[in-house]
Amino acid sequence: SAQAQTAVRVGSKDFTEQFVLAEIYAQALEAAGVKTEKKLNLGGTLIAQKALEEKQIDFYPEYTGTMLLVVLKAQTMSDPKAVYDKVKAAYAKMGLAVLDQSNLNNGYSIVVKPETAQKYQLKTLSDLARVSKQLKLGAGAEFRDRIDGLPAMKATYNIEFGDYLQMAVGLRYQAIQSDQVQVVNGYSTDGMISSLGLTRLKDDKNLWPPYYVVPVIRQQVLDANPKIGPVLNRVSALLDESSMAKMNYQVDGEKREPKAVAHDFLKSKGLVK
Ligand code: PBE
Repeated sequence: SAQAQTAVRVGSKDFTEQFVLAEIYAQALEAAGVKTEKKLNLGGTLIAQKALEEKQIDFYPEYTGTMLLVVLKAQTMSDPKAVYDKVKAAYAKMGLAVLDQSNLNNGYSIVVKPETAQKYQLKTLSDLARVSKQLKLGAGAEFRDRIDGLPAMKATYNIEFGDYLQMAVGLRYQAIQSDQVQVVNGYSTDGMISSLGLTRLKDDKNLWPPYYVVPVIRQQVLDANPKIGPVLNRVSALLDESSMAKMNYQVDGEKREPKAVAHDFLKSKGLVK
């Protein structure tokens, strides 16, 4: 009789898009007959990475620019293919396979209310630098110290905020709506940005690299079951920014479960029944 199949342990970081992506990949694996076990909401990037290295999880979706700057601590690069090639080669040396790159780029998008943009005449991050000392930023825990976070905003734009309110990533939009903060460290595919009509400030000095979603999986686990790689790659090929923003909105704005949102997506693509 066949050996009991070990489940692929699917992890995620601590925000909506990660929950939805982890569910999408996990449900696609299940539909292909691969058992999964979910370990979602682990924390920030370095916690998820540590969980992979310590074999507590087998897989999680990460973003190329984050892998380059936060995990590998390499020099920044702007070409998506160059970033991808670099992280794929470096992760391979850690026994981690980086599968195909999706068309889903989720970078930072600094946002303000339209009235704030109007009041201070803000269109770009260079504009924000003039008045940032008068404003309070709301952001998740990682942003303060990440090399591509506050330190980079200071180095590139000389932006320093008057105050920094650290919060769970999921609470940023309530904080700006209720005027607890005037500026939010948004993620470009956050569904709440357009639903609240917030203004995105342009990264006019191209501070940030591309942050494309890629599946990262322990090579050993990938090799153990030939079904896994093709399934994950098929899913990645279906992802794009507008459908992701809609799914993120369904969770954050409509309070639907990531699991249900993921199921509907896969069903619409014919990957699950
Ligand atoms: N993001 C946007 C990335 C960084 C920029 C939040 C999707 C992340 O590291 O999770």
